[in-house]
Amino acid sequence: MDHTYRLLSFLFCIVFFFEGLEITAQDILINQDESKVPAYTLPDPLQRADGKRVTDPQQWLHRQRAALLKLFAENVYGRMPVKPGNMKFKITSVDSFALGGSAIRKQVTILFTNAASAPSMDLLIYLPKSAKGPVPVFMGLNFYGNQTIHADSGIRLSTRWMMNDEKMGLVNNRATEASRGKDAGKWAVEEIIKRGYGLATAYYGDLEPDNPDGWKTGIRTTLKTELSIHENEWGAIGAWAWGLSRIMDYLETDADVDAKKVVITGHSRLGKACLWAAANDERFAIVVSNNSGEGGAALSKRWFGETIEKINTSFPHWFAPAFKQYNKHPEKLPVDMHILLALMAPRPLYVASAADDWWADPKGEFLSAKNAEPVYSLFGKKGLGVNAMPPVDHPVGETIRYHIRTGKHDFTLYDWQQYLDFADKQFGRSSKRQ
Ligand code: GTR
Repeated sequence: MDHTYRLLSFLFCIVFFFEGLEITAQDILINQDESKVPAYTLPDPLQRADGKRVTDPQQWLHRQRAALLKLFAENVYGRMPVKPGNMKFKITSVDSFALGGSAIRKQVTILFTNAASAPSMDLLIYLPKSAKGPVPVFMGLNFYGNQTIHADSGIRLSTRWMMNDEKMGLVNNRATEASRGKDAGKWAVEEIIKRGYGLATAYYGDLEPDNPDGWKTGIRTTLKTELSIHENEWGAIGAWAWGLSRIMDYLETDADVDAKKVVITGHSRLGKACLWAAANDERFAIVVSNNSGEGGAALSKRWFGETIEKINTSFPHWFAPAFKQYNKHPEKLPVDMHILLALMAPRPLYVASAADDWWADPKGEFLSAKNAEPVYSLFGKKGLGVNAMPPVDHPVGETIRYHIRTGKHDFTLYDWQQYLDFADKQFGRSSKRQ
């Protein structure tokens, strides 16, 4: 009897332990049960390597920021090369009567060198026709080619490598006409234009195709000499982030754009790239991370949803090789993502999660934003203003803002509306929300 009892309680313990846990195909244990999150310690962004503490904005901006950025380069994303000296911008088309006459559509090829066959990226820009001067712009990379963000037939069809997805109109690793507008649900183009903002986007595969061999044809190979960087010194996220800064280089030359008011955003893996770009490049005025999850806004040391080991196994090309040393030891990582968020300070930052997106760890994203607050405080900027996660669809915060939206992993009209309201407030524009 005693024996049976012991056996039963042993089995019960095993079942209890594994409830809410999942072993993936690669034998990686994933947790989705809040009560099973073990204790973890976050590094203090204000703690200097010499033992002293950062106590004012100058020390942060002139010392600590660079030291922490270096830790992310060395341990997570890799080195970020500077811009090439001989880039060229080719305006390939301008239509002043786009979107039923409400917008100007520009298409620009950014050539990364002046060679005849220079590696390049194709930028799509919409600007509100009603603008009386340079406009603030939202910018971010897209997943399936510029032609997928809107059904507008004037958008050039991407000819680059694409991941096959028949439903999206992507076959034989190329986009077809059927792909037009297929991802429009993630891009509230009309809303952005109506609110007086421009939009600039490019396909992330122009920089590096998103597969483990993508580096061979992407800029990590084609620009290796110009950028003086070995392909192993950075990863695909680094390459995408680098491209975001090159879009900014173009925007600074466009008289219709207010380059001091550029909002950088990105969804999911492109949210990770957006954060890394904005950490390196302080020209981005506002930073918006949408459901960026592991390797983005979510805390890595918190064991919930996707883990460092899982992301490095599923996507071995995304991060710098050095990040893999933390697969089994996230606690040894000298930084965590609240520090990445703190690198945006004092710029306004919006972090957003979705309720059904447990994989991206909404609570880990909230806590990351929360723990970036002490750095914003140095500048006298207010953060979230709450200690616990807000209910769904209730954005909170001032210079750091956060919401968890009802629904799945996505970039919806609701999200865009919150970001537009946030940008209006931060830029001191009167809201055009109807
Ligand atoms: C998932 C990945 C996430 C997120 C997402 C996406 O498969 O695990 O980290 O980046 O892809 O980009 O849609």
